Amino acid sequence: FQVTTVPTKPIEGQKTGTSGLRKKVKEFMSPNYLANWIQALFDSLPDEDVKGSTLVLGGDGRYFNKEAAQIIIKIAAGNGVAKILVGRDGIASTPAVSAIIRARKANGGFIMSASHNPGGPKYDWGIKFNYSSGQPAPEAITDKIYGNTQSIKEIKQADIPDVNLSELGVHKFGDFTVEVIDPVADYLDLLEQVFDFDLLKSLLTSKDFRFKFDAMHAVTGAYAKPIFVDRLGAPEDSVFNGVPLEDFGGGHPDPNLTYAEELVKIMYGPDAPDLGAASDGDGDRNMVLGNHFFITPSDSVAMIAAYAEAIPYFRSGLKGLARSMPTSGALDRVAKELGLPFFETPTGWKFFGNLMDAGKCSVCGEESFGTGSDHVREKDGIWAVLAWLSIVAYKNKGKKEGEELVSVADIAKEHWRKYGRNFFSRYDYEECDSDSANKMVEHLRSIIASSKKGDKYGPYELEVADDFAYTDPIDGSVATKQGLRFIFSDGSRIIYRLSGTGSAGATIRIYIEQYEPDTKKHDLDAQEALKPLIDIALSISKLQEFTGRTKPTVIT
Ligand code: VG1
Ligand code: CO
Repeated sequence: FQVTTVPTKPIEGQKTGTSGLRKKVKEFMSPNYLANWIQALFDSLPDEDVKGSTLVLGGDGRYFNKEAAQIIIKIAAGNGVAKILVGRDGIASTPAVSAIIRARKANGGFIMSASHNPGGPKYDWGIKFNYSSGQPAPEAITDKIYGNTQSIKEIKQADIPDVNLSELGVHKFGDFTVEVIDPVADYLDLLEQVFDFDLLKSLLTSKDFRFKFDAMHAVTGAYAKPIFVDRLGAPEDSVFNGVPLEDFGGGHPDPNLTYAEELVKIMYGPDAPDLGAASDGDGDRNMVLGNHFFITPSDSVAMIAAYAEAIPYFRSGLKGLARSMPTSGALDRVAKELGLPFFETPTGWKFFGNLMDAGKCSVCGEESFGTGSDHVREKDGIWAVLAWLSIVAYKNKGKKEGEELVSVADIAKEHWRKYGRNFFSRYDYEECDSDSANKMVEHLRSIIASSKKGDKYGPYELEVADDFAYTDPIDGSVATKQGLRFIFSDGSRIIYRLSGTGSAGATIRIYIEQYEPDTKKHDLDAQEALKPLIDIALSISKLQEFTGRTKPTVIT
């Protein structure tokens, strides 16, 4: 085939955020917008990862993915890539792409997704690039891509027809191959090695256990039925919103208490099931609920680590644990109890990859509904749900039919009795005016600059206030300005960050945490327990004054 060199010009603002490049669909559909970024990426990779390489391509099924897939395939061929493995219909979840890259020893892969951001003609689109061990591209690469988008002059595009992605099969164009693959198979194979599927099956087919999974009309719709129903025997009606749609049925495919309201209603309703779960647009996030009980993501990762013995993959022991900085300290306590190496990284999954590749981290998580392990190099929603099902199954081994179930709530409360409870909440103020948000950040920086140990904030005494920076222990790279922290002498924390995944304005996140060793106080509602700290957080930041917002868009 022929390669056409298409002249182009740099386009402003193509800088990668916390997780890939995310913009409104309209922007991505404007001439050469996507093509420029893809070409800039190929210009940033070392030759051996382009010429003759194998790449994976998948996405969450959102609007514009089908056209985008064809654009990416043509530019890949134009740059000398030898083979592209594409999920059928362009579908593959983020953790599945990571698994496929690893299983097929590919040089990397693309994920067409804006994750939890809404989809459809008026909403968001996004693209992420993952590297050869399946991890999100490190900043060294994303910075280079951004640099190249600012000087790009031409796009190399193969003159080949659109490829039919709706059927499995191999398409050859000279020495370039497109193989349409089943997006579930490699991933399911891996999960079968990680978990005890017989144990899971016995739980999901038991009369005494009921399970609900909300795929939120997003990518896990393609995975939930084959895994939970067909393979593990859960009743057909366990899965709902189980068909991926281009606009996710009009919702935010974000599994939290606000946006997964259908699941929340079921789990807090009469005759609620025993375990409910949801996943996001691209299948890397998870929310886990018990009957009238919410497991915070920060607790979830700590509890999974504490129950590693329920998961065969961990039988030879955990190598280490890690969490992102704003995530609560519940995991720290488990690491200490188990005597494991422990790491605190900036927000975003890319920082866990190096630790895992170096064999220093087995389980990690973020407060933002991301939990995972080193079976892949992404957070993994279905994995987290299977981990919780494994814990419940493990705790109920030997239970006779009709005997009471050890519930999700029982498991959490027992954990708190042993380790204490880290009350945690996050307030999100979405789409604030960017200037106002930046001014608020400057204001907080000036407070930090003049603050000292012992400063009083109501009943709290300041231990340290700073702007979080991280030095990667493996490659020595440094990430600065990763969140403003106020840490108090009792370990309580207030953290402020601006989101790096939005597509309009600025989203302010405030994270609030307080540790409570007293078992008698463990049943308090988190909002109630944290009220004094939340008030302090709002008053230090003068958030209302700067942004005009009187209440958050989302509380988790
Ligand atoms: C958010 C979360 C972060 C997560 C990231 C990507 O980033 O806070 O923890 O890793 O989304 O998740 P930010 O910069 O908006 O706070 V996903 O599922 O959107 O790929
Ligand atoms: Co996601």
